[in-house]
Amino acid sequence: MQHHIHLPEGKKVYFASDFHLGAPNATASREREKRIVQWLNEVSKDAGHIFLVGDIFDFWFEYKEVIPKGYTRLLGKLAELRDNGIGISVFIGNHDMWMNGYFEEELAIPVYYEPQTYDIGGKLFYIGHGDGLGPGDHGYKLLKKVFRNPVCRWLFSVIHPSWGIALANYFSRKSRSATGMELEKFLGEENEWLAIYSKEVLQHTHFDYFIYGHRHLPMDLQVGANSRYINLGDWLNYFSYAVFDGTNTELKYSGVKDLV
Ligand SMILES: [Mn+2]
Repeated sequence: MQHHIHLPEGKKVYFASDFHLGAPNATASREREKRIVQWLNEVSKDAGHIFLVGDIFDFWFEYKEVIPKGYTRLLGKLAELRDNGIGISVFIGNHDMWMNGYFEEELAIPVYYEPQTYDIGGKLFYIGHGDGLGPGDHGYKLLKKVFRNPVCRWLFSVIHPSWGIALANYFSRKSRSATGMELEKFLGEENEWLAIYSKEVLQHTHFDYFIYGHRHLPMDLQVGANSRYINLGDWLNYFSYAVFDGTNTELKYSGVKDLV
């Protein structure tokens, strides 16, 4: 199903991903969270819609009656923007796939588990976190099935949150991309798997823009005559985001100063 978003004159659409809040430690995460909130303040001046494209949290598991502690500033800001009528859409990433209705009920923000397609002011967008798409990475694709399996999810949910979340944080922090200590390297246009995937999609359906996160490397690649793949980068190293002004989509870097 294709979503339609009406973009009033002068309004823009913003895209960001991979905040990885919680990583690598509470202090660094809090500083980054403030930076994200300040960015949201900035973009809310002309935002018609904001897409958060996965891995907002380094780990998020929502129990039936319990959510992880923290992130109050971000959640409060998202609530305020929604209450002021700004549309927000959230995609899960591979680090925060275990959502369970909180964003929908508490923030009136829809959460998407799979890539979605949009018509925004006549331009066609394909948007998703990007994990598990394209060739290769069979180990992860299998793991994703396990992680998203309802029985496995239920088994994890009955472990007391103090243990469950500690365990998950341990594994999440072991993952290299979560710490952001090492910069991802560009593999070349032919080897970037989300570019390969996008080209496959273009064989049967036209899109003007493919917007993904996951790669932690800002990119803007031509994948068809009139199609581009934009990777949103991350907020561990790049503080990058994309903005669509109704005509064109551009990668940008947050000029927000460090808030010390
Ligand atoms: Mn990520």
